Amino acid sequence: TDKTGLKLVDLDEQGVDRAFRADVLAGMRERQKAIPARWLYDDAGSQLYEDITRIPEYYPARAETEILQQRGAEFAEAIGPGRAVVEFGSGSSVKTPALLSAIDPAAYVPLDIAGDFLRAAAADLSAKFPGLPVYPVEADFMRRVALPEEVADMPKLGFFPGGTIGNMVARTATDLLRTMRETLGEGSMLLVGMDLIKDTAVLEAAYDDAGGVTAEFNLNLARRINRELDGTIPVDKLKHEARWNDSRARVEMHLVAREAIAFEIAGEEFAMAAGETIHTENSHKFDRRSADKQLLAGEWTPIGRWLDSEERFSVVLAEA
Ligand code: AVJ
Repeated sequence: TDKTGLKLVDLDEQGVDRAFRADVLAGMRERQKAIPARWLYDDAGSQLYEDITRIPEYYPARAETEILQQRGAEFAEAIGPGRAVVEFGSGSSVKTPALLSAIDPAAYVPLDIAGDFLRAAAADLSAKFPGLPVYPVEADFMRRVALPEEVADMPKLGFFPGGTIGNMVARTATDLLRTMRETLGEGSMLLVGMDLIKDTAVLEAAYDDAGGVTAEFNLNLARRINRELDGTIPVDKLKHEARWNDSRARVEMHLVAREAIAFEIAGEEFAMAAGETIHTENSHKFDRRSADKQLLAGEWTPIGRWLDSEERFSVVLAEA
């Protein structure tokens, strides 16, 4: 059933729905209620995330863009021309042009779970790079993906920007990195954005901006549950919280009940006490050692590392 990326599309539409319901119900039955962060990114969530990348407190997007724009010559030298760039979770592909113009690639394969977003971004990019073949694939990058036949014989460069690897606990990140290696094949490389450990106030502000965009992004998950899973969550009784968990080196997002509430999801009843939370996202931060260790566990060997001028964020190059 998984011969090509394109054939996966119809199956995924239903599969995504079923997986969403299963993940939400299972997570809401836990003592610490928790929903995997990937479900934050429906079309509305993806749009809100794009908004987040423009807010003043959210430094990762700007820091990573600075690296991609200013270190192009070094990327070109380390990576070489003629690779098919496979972007995992491409979203609106905002960071891609900087990379593509630096390294002279043979093709671009944006891979994303949100289909409408994906096609719009692919069209945009084709317009910017007229000679470059673009093959969008609508798929869940957590699973092995069959890449389009057109890129079968090209060496690959996996591109995983944004620090999204940090949204996974170490075991899951390791599995994903190994899966990416299988998707990309022998002789491939991986360019991955990894956010760095820093001052707690800076980290917490980045995930709880004064303008409330991140709060909207988090609350959108509750709205999505109400819309897609027949939920009755009183969204106005929830509030957004971002907290640094020092022992686990991560920023956590929670939805906190302002008062005791009861509601249904997909016909099942749930209750939350005042102050109880739904844990909706982890954003792990790294230092040089923990970053290298994570990549090595995923069977990738780090061979290059670039930081922005304020040393807030890193982009790491690894080879299979
Ligand atoms: C998707 C990994 C880039 O964890 O920083 C931003 C998601 N969540 N603000 C991150 C996010 C809240 C983001 N990444």
